[in-house]
Amino acid sequence: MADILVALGANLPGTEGGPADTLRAALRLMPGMGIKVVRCAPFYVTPALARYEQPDYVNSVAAVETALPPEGLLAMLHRIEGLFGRVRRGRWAPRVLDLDLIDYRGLITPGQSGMSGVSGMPLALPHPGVGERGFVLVPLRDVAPNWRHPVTGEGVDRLIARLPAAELAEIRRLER
Ligand code: PH2
Ligand code: MG
Ligand code: MG
Repeated sequence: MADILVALGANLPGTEGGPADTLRAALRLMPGMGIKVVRCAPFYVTPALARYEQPDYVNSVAAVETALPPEGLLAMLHRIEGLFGRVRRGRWAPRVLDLDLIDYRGLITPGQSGMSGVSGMPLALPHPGVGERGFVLVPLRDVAPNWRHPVTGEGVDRLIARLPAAELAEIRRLER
């Protein structure tokens, strides 16, 4: 069952090399941390959605299985980010590794008010903005073509069809 989805992103080099090397290393690490990677989408190079100029991102989405509850999974994802030297500098800052919990079995949380005890980061499900972001939706469709937005019920194809053509044109698949 592909019902837990994790988005991966990076736009700064790290200890493993470039962004794609970091994503590959993070995926290799997950099984040892209780996160089984069932499927992973290809990697895509995407222009940074940001308030200022910064390097392109490499993005992907993985379908995972885990016995961890949502808060525990989010805390584990943050721990993995930390292992790769992620420093939190704010919402729009470039980063060595970003692991976002996009969907956990369709769970809907009250939003930014719900705080996960372990890391102190908000557990917001589904991930805010997922329905409008090409860099998440395009790889998400590769691993979960039948996915529907838990709140609106809209399918991933329909959400992608609504994106500006110019945004989609700039999402380039990276050969692995
Ligand atoms: N993540 C952000 C902000 N902007 N832009 C792209 N292209 N890809 C991302 O993963 C991304 C972003 C915040 O996490
Ligand atoms: Mg994040
Ligand atoms: Mg993010």
